[in-house]
Amino acid sequence: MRQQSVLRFLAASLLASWLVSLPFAASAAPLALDVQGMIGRTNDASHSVYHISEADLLKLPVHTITTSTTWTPKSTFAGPLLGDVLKLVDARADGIELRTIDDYSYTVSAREAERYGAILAYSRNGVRLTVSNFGPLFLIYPRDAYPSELSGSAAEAKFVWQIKGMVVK
Ligand SMILES: Nc1nc2c(c(=O)[nH]1)N[C@H]1C(S)=C(S)[C@@H](COP(=O)(O)O)O[C@H]1N2
Ligand SMILES: [Mo]
Repeated sequence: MRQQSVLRFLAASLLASWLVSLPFAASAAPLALDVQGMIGRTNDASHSVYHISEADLLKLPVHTITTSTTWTPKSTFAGPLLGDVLKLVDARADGIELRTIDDYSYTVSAREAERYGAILAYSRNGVRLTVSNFGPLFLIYPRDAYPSELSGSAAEAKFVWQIKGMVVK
């Protein structure tokens, strides 16, 4: 009888520690963004980078875009407007070079992104994006609303995933 309750206690402890570790395991790459280049505001010692933390990102107004992409079925993405992130760092040029965990880089136009209301999505259907699922940040445009403008290989290049940094230039 006593042995049984010890086993039950062990099983419960294991389950509890597994449950507690879940949110951490699910977001292995930190939700953060380093911005440099032509920006008016910095927060690092060398005055060249604005390090946007997870808390900073979550403080910005949340916008959603419900759309399919070439890689994902119709779903609802959520995150701040790229435009609001650019305002936060006082961006002073239109070219936004996006840098990613997989070392892809692509330069989008801030004005164009603003026109479409593009968002830096950190979640899809309420689930935080992990690195293996386009996270921590995925630049999403409303493709289903503008299928002719936002489909095809030239447009696909703008849907940059695994974003970790930006250079304003
Ligand atoms: N992080 C990241 N985003 C990316 C890419 C990439 O390699 N890495 N490729 C871009 C390009 S050029 C295109 S056409 C599409 C499709 O890339 P794929 O053909 O490798 O799937 O995603 C875009 N976004
Ligand atoms: Mo591409």
